[in-house]
Amino acid sequence: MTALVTRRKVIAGVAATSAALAMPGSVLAAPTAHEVRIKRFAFVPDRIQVRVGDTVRWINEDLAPHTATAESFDWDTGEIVRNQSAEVIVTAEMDTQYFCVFHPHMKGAIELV
Ligand SMILES: [Cu+2]
Repeated sequence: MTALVTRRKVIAGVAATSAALAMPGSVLAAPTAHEVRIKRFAFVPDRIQVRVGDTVRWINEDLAPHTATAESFDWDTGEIVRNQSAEVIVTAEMDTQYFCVFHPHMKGAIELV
């Protein structure tokens, strides 16, 4: 049991180091996993602050399907149905303004800090 836990920690450490090395210029902080809930036809929260390498996961709590789609269409979660989620990894180039293609009044922002 103890050996297994130790092994997992070692593997996680290697993965984190590799991710940091793959992103020159980024701060050497572990990536953060952000969650945005979609409910009542809104992104909650509708604005989050992220760093390159972070992940953003959208979780749809509505009956209706939604997407999180860049206003420039350079990234897109695709359709997310009820109780499903989709995630994207933050890149330095990505468009920070997004909306839902099914309900264009739904808007959100991921602000790079
Ligand atoms: Cu929608």
